[in-house]
Amino acid sequence: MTAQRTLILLKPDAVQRGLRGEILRRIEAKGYDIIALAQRTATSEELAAHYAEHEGKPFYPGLVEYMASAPLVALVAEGEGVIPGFRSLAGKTNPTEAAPGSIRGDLAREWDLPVIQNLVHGSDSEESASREIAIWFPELG
Ligand code: DAT
Ligand code: MG
Repeated sequence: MTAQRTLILLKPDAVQRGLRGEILRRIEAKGYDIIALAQRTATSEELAAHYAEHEGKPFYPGLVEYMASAPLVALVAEGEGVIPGFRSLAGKTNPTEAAPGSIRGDLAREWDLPVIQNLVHGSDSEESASREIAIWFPELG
């Protein structure tokens, strides 16, 4: 298999809870390379492009509000199989259902909020990865 690149976000809850190091450690310990990394507060343009597939869903307004509420860390990780590999490290979307051992399963939980707070985003396909890397790191295109 040839090397892939994936776009990962450490969402505002990960930054606010001081979990950047723990999550980056898991990505590095798995053996993936981090080839770009930046912390910033996302703009509404970046979030509209990033979450275009979810526009119109009931949780969309809460999702973009949460993602813009505080700084996040965007990064690109590289390695054979990194797209499904990071999705596996992250675990299922709902942290209650995410398996122990995964980032969401070990470090996140459910709250009574309009949007699920689950610490991380990872691209779900090669097509999503190229689209998302171009949004967050246009210089890598
Ligand atoms: P994932 O982040 O696992 O790829 P997704 O792309 O389906 O999940 O959704 C994007 C984010 O939106 C997800 O990480 C958390 C939030 N979300 C998804 N489904 C939701 C729901 N039913 N209620 C509240 N928030 C939701
Ligand atoms: Mg998704």
